[in-house]
Amino acid sequence: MTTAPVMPAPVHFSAGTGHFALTNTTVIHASGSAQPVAEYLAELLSPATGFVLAIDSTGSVDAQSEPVTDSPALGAIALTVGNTALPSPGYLLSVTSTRIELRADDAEHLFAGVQSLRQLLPHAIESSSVQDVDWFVPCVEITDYPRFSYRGAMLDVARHFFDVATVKRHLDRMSLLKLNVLHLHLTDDQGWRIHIDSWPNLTALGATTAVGGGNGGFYSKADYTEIVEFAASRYITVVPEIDVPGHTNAALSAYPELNCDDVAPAPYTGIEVGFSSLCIDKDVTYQFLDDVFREVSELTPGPYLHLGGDESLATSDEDYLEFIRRATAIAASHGKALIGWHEMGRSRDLPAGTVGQYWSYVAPRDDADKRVASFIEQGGQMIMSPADAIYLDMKYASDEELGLEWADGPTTLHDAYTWDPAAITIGVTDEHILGIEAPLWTETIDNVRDLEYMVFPRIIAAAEIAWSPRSAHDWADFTRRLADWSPRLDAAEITYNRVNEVSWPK
Ligand code: TNX
Repeated sequence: MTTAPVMPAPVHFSAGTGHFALTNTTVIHASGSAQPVAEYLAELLSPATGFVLAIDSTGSVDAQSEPVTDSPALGAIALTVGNTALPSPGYLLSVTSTRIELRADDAEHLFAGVQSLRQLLPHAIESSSVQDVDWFVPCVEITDYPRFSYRGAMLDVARHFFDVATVKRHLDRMSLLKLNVLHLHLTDDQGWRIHIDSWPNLTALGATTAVGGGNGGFYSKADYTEIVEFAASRYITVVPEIDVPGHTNAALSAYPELNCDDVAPAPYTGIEVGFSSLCIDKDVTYQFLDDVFREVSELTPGPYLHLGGDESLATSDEDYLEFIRRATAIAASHGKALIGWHEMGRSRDLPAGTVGQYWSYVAPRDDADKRVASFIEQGGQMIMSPADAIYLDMKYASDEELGLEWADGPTTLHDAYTWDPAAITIGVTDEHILGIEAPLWTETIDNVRDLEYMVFPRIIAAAEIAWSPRSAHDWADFTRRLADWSPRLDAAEITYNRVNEVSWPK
């Protein structure tokens, strides 16, 4: 059993004796693709330590399969990209009293290793101002690689809008936990949040409100690009979702021609679902999709485009299947791999490899197993987001103010931690699972404090499900480690729910 002070738990951890002392003369050695990670590390360590660490990039460039040949001076941190010989891409971290060596298969996993190193430093490292602390790193050996390559968080910016600064802050929180995908739910009945040049009223009219009637908002293309680039600097991929054919009242209210009767509905500020649908029979619908998918694909360097497809209760079966056939073909023509909520598995005409996102329960209902089988038969994998386990918008407890309760009542931290994606009885095992995603729907969330309160600490459980091997999962151990780790959340000024399942330090 691991007792690593690292979240999510590493595959192998062994504690040595003594420590490495980080000082303002510590040099970071890194070259090639390790260099941007070294720059990130130096920047990360700077606010709390006050150090401006030097980066030496004169060593050998990325090692291939040979061992590290350069020997950085004593008191150094060496970051190297090269073969680790692990079962899947990961990193090796060795801390001795004289040097720290971090080696990873690629820059992404080097960055993940830096997050472990960060967590070995005193909690005060998370502070935004200089702290008078001995910056000791305990001597350890860590061997680590993720169980799943897709480790996501979803943010619904449609029900309530969150500005670029909030999204960046969220991305930084995610990187601490080795999460590497941000799924942005950009469009819904209550708002359209991404500017589309060829259909400007989507934002001019469709972005001006939110649940409860707030002001709304949207990302300009420059805003969206700023998010994508910031995410990339944290090795996080952005997955944009344009939810169709349902969840489209904002688009329908902005463009009357997208409605079968050419009448634009009023903007919607409630929280019902399943009442809107694009008009399936009109050619303009597909012209619209082609333009939107093209513009969003052009802005998005990541491989995925999410088409939603959930809760299309106002679309007949026949229309839904026709729509999905046409819409997925158009989306795929713009070069992206597609993702759809599991209902999209009703279609047998999906582009090969379309990924399904499972949002039914840990004990599946409503033919969800059949939908999943359909994706797999069509060559796709699954992203697992069981609503009663990792929907971060569910209440923590019935007497909480924030959150919804439809997924069988509250979702405790215990619920979020004690499930296994490969044990849901829908015939999927690790090989069919691309990864895990924890969604935050925002019907009841409209500010960054509430957002973090819903997300933490349950997202730490989600991250451990996504990264750590099943054998490392242990509820009692997790809650103990979380209690020890909580001063880090405090130092980082992260709001979190001090759930009574954890003996938080006073
Ligand atoms: C269901 S699950 C939805 C969202 C809501 C959410 C609230 C899914 C794919 N759709 O439209 O926001 O419940 O928990």
